[in-house]
Amino acid sequence: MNAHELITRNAAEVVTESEIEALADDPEGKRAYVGYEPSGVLHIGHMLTANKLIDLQEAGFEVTVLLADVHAYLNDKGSFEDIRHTAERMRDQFIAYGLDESNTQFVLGSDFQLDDDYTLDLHALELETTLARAERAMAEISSGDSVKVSQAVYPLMQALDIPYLGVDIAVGGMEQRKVHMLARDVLPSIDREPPTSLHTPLIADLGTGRGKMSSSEGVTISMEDTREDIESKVNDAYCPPTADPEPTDDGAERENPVLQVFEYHVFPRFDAVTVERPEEYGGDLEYDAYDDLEADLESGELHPADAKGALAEYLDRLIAPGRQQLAE
Ligand code: IYR
Repeated sequence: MNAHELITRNAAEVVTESEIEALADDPEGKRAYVGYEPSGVLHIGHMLTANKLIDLQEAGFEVTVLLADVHAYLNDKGSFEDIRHTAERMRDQFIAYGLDESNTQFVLGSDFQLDDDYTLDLHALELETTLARAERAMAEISSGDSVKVSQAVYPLMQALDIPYLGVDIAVGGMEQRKVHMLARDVLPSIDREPPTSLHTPLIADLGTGRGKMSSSEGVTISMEDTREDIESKVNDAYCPPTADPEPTDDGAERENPVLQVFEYHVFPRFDAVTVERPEEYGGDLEYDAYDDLEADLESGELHPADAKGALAEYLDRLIAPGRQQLAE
């Protein structure tokens, strides 16, 4: 796979395509970053953007992981001291998951976000941004009902992180896109370049195929799960046997989360996937590419129960090193 393919595979969106092409032409030594509010234990949402960082490392990029302690504090995630402690645990989880340690820089937000220059630049951005604009940027990130001033400051700090970390590309899930668009709009007002960004898709809830898989609601997978937990969650996952998922009562779209996890989590990390089947049901199936597995599931050649068995096996392989690290 060439650099452009590695950078863009499984991305829901890049902003902009021509900026990405320029980076792909000469990726050596370029820097990409993702910021995470510290949570200690990795879950499948972190793993999705981490897969993209691994792709970027393979393409020649250097990677910064921002452990966004100040952002978590602004988003009401607990005392600053507790958040800092959690951030320390998260670093080891990323390494266990497979980020290349020699090429990953971990930075705490509070290492630079409390400095004088940063604070003054932040105030300059506050002067340039209406409350309504900041609030819109936060709509998918914050869950609070009544917006606090901290939630208006949050996206401006996230925008400012990009020039302060000196990165060439900001990576995040699609829920971060409005913050990155805000960054493109406001950074030029303080003489900084509008940043390039790349967004990973949102994966539907494993149990229902609806909405977004998240750590706070519905069914998710985390590094704390035992093999048995994974098997039972994957077994109960929504996975219609054909290409036409059943409509929901409210007409909302339903995805097939089993296929999504194969596509975004398993195939990027394994060269081939084996689905084990007893001889009487046709014997093992071997897939080099996600599309072939999808086609077989949709044609009925591959039964959902067999696909789920393989999914649990490969997810367990991805999670086992992080689980072991937590036990140390
Ligand atoms: N908003 C992110 C956390 C975050 C991301 C970046 I990129 C930053 O520069 C700072 C914070 C979240 O929702 O987890």
